[in-house]
Amino acid sequence: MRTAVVPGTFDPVTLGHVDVVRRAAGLFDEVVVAVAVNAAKSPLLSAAERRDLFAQAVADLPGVRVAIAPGLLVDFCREVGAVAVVKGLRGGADFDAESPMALMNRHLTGVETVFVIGDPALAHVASSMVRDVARHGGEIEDLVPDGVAPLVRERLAERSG
Ligand code: COD
Repeated sequence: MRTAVVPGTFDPVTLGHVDVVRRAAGLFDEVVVAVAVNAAKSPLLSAAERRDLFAQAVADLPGVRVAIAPGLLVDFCREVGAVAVVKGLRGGADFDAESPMALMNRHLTGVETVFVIGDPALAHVASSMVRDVARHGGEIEDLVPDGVAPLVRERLAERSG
């Protein structure tokens, strides 16, 4: 059984993230989506909300589950017995940001990182932009899985209210 971990903040999950998980599910027996509890960021959605929205979005994919991952990613990989981390790349900037993390993770435990090129039709989709578009009253329904947009708007309204 070969397991891979697909980590992220997923604040919120986008169609780009789901595309990466679909590609990972085609390569590995089991995929665990790791929702990072990132102390450096102050996410709009709680970790449990991010987990539940992602789980709903990949409910049709066999062999995929979603879990909250506090602490170091490598510790989570060890816990679930993962042989690889899978990251999606939208372009060169993603590679530049991701390669030091991949090297650090391999240095810490030997876990490899596998990069997959995401769907070019979704290359402009990022959680930060989704939040920005929603914050300014724009449509995000075609950028995120079903059920995500209403919760994002609700949390943004609470923050501004
Ligand atoms: N198409 C393809 N890939 C995409 C798309 C898209 N449209 N959108 C996002 N992605 C990829 C990103 O490149 C990223 O790899 C992943 O999806 C997650 O994206 P985000 O924005 O949800 O998550 P980030 O970038 O905030 O997540 C950062 C991590 C938590 C993954 C990262 O910080 C990490 O690996 N942390 C581990 C903590 C740790 O152990 N640190 C110490 C050792 S490095």
